[in-house]
Amino acid sequence: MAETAFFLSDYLGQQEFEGHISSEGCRAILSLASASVKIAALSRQNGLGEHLGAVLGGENADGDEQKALDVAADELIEEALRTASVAAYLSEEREGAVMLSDKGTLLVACDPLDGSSNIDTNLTVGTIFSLLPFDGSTLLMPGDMQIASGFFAYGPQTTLLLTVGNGVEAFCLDGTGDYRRMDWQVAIPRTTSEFAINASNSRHWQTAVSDYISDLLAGKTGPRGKNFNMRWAGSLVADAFRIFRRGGIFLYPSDQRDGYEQGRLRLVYEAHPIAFLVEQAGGVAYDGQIRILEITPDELHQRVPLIFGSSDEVDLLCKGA
Ligand code: AFP
Repeated sequence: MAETAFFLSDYLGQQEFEGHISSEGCRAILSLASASVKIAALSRQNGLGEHLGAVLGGENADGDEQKALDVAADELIEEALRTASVAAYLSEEREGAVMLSDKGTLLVACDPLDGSSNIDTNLTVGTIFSLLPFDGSTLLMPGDMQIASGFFAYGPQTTLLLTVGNGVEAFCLDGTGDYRRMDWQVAIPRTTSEFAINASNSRHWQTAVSDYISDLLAGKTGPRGKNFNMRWAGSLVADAFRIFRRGGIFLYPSDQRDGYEQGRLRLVYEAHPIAFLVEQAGGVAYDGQIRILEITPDELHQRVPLIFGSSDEVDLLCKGA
């Protein structure tokens, strides 16, 4: 017999009732979900009169080329957050904060379209978000202050992984436009034999990362005594989703290329929200030494080395344990 449908709005109502999130937080998440439904629908139109992977000629605040879908997703999210009385919106696509409601008490930080180089290749892209409290003063807080975080993945299924600080829940967009809870207890296994890193950068890696990956590649006859598999999607949401599903270690470390001294990923709207989800699912996330959630950003678009996933592997690399 089919399980009774349990929708995102039901789940949020229950979490609000139990005191894990405020009604304003619920409204913000539901508004992000409504934007995600539009982004998913739009991304399905790529190549059908729309060219969403087209470079628009501009750059975002971090110097990346902006694609048509990056800009459209960013606008849809701002529009949705305006209806939810959110105080301010921080986006990868904007130089500074967009102030929305004077009465709002929440900040939403977003990567509106993660993995935009995959738009034209029909691979999974996504939207990553983080909810933080806002008292009218600072916009920059350690990740431990997050009230909720999550990401939508636009792949074979449109899915949402969400935490309000009470574990991680997975939802899937059904045929009627509602997010329905998936039959899946989200928990990252402690051990793994799968890793994710862009190996084309290996000549630029620091010794600790090179040595660690060499040991994995040596397989059964090497020091680790077992074979490891590798995957690299090129979209953080896709690589993260796989790790939530079956475990693994993800690495985007610092390296010796100019501009990669702090890796590639952004702290506020990529690493913090992913790290919150990861810890809530039983995994760990470090910058190499420091727990990602303890890092306070100095600026909105700050980069950070990011290593997360199954605790045995991440601890071995980051703590030598
Ligand atoms: P884009 O959004 O520019 O495609 O970048 C995606 C991303 O920020 C993240 O989703 C990937 O894990 C990472 O970059 C991939 O970076 P490399 O292209 O250097 O492997």
